[in-house]
Amino acid sequence: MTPLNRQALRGLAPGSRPVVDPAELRPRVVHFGIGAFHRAHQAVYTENAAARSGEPWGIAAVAPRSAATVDALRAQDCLYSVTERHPEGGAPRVVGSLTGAYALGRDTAAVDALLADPETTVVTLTITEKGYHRSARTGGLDTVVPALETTVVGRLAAGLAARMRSGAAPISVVSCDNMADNGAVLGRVVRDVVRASGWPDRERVLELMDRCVAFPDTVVDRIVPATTAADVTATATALGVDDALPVSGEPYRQWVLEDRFAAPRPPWELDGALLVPDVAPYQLTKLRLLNGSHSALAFLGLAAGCATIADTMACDWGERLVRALCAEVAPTLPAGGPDPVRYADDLVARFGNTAMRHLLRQIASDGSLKITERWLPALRSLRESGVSTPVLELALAGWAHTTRPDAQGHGVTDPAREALAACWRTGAAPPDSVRALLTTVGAPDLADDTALTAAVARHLPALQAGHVDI
Ligand code: CS2
Repeated sequence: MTPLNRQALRGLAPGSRPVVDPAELRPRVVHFGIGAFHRAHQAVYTENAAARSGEPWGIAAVAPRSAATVDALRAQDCLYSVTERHPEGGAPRVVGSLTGAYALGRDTAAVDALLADPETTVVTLTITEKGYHRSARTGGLDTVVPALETTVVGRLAAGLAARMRSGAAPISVVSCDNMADNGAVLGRVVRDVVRASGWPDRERVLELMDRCVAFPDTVVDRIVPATTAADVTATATALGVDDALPVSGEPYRQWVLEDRFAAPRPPWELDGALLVPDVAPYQLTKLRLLNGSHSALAFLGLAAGCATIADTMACDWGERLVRALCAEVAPTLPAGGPDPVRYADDLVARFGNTAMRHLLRQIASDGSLKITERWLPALRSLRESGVSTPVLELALAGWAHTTRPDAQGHGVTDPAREALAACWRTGAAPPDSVRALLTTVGAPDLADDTALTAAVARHLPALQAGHVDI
């Protein structure tokens, strides 16, 4: 079959073609992290914003690790397709917003040049929680990271510093990862890199960055499972050309951005993005309700022998768990965000979409970093007010269960995997293991809560037997 590339576009059905002419776009946005999520989210918003405004907003996409993705993208002129997965089916459409693809370790000079170019006015990132190299203890940069200069945050700091030294053209740097205060977090680690750099002019660079670089907070939302071989085959059949990098996502998508940019940006609001003075109510609702229940379904579902989110929603406890977790956590949310009950209704419908095969193993990975954003702040705030937390306790037990050395067959990866497995020392009482786990993820206060660790431990035997009791 013909491969997907610019030449092949003419042969596609009109509804499958990009809504922009890729040849007319300019690389004004640099994006780090070319995973499925970016391709189904920011790239789609940017393409629609360019099409509706007539402005040439294109994206230079940088892969932090995978040169293979970059080569595959280049082989198809940086085109790829997105399929909206409805229960009743969905057709792929080619997205044309990428103007180039680069591998961070290999195309370093090109990436530096893009960051220095005054025509680049926005940087976006989807590098997952672990890409920020934060210390669990301080929340700032973990300065013991080896070879910081080859990490995204290291390269970004070096690129921004070079930009500050050569004219300081203003720029906005937008974290699109699932963390509270993601802009502030990114700003802090980037500044920490500059501070730790040893550059003689670091104070001057920091001063200029304060004036010329904005780090707005954002909330991104779209469920985008990892692409499978079956998706590649189905896309080729539907499109009539071979796309090596198709993505598919749920129909729903949302982007809320703090309206605090230092320089021109794509008019994403033309595609439905919300620009607001404060994203916190949206951010915390999404993190604690959507991501919080996703993680709970993932860990508990793995214990119950399920493979996907839709499988968990077909269990008698799935919907109950989502609704109960949302109800438990809702009192911790700031006013001004979406209504939690309606939000829970929507989650039940989104998670129950049987056209999506969203693997629990994917969501459960990096749990040690995810639960500190999704569960622990709410748990802390509820316990401080003396409110009981039965659902979060059950969820924590699900996570604890998957960290056991004998549960590693689930294929769940985690940067702290060894340290977590070591918490299950032979002979340790289960509450002590739970205590050690909470300490390992940087929550010594919760680890000292003996009522909490005992309650979590009480769920473990049932989970061991594959039962989720809610
Ligand atoms: C998921 C998220 O993998 C995960 O941890 O919870 O990727 C989730 O699908 C997105 O945040 C939805 O917007």
